Amino acid sequence: MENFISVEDVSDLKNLLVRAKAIKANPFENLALGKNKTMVLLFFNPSLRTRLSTQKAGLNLGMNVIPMNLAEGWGLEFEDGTVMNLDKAEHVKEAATVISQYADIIGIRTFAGLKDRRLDYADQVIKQFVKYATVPIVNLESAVLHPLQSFTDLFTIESFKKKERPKVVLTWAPHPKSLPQAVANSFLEWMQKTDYEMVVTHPQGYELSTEFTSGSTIEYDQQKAFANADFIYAKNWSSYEKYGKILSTNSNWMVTEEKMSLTNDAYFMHCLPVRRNVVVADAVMEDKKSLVIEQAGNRAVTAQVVLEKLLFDEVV
Ligand code: SN0
Repeated sequence: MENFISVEDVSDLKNLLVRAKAIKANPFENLALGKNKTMVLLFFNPSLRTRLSTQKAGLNLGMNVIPMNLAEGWGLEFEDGTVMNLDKAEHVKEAATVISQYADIIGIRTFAGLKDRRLDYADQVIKQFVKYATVPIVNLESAVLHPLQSFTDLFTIESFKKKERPKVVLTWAPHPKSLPQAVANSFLEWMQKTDYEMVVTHPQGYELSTEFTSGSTIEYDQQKAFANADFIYAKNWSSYEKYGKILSTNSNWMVTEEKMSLTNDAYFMHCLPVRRNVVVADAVMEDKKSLVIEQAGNRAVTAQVVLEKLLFDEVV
């Protein structure tokens, strides 16, 4: 694997899941592999799970890990050929090449700005790093995708599913802030690689890009969508069509115990962080069928698989 930007970088998804199971059982089996290797993690935006789990994954492989908060660094320019006489002090051409001299792998978190759809969906920050870095790049959530989360979600569903082809429902839920589509896009992109029955439910106007929803059924009635579901995955996203806008904060879309009772005793999933009693009721979060803590724990496992594949493909 050259980079880990999207599911398309994965050539053998089955093998990735096999490795995740093995690493979960024995996380230190490759402790010697990362000796004298360094991973630099660059954060343009906040992170809790991604930062700590990716760092933990590196440490489990014996790597050195250097996280950097770029909000405190030089403002970087990503456009080619600009006259840099405004606020940006350094071009990504230099930054990515320089960091590549210190790092064997670079992770990047860069959220969508949610103002200019064309700009966000060009995923410029991560693509420019791929272009100019001379080492593998890991997507720690870009404007469009969050593949480390989605790999974790797939691994979690595979670990808990009771039937070959579970019904998986991605439900929009209300939120006070305008949030990116990346988690939802990426989840669907990874689900497209399975043969699960995939249903997406959201109010009118919250349609995601068809690139990601193809293969899924769209159901505007949330209660209908929940019927016989085996997994409920909740996530807020802002409108793709009216880009970045909040069209509804209707609390009727919150995931409640009553709605969970319509399902086939479904597991509840969310990537976290979650706004309790806005996105999901306390009772659902704390129910024994809630997988949110398991999912977060699995982030370290799947990140370790990805790092192994990027650095030591020939060994494992
Ligand atoms: C991010 C998102 O993409 O939705 C990260 C999820 C892994 N979530 C948030 O920014 C939540 C912020 C909030 O204020 O609730």
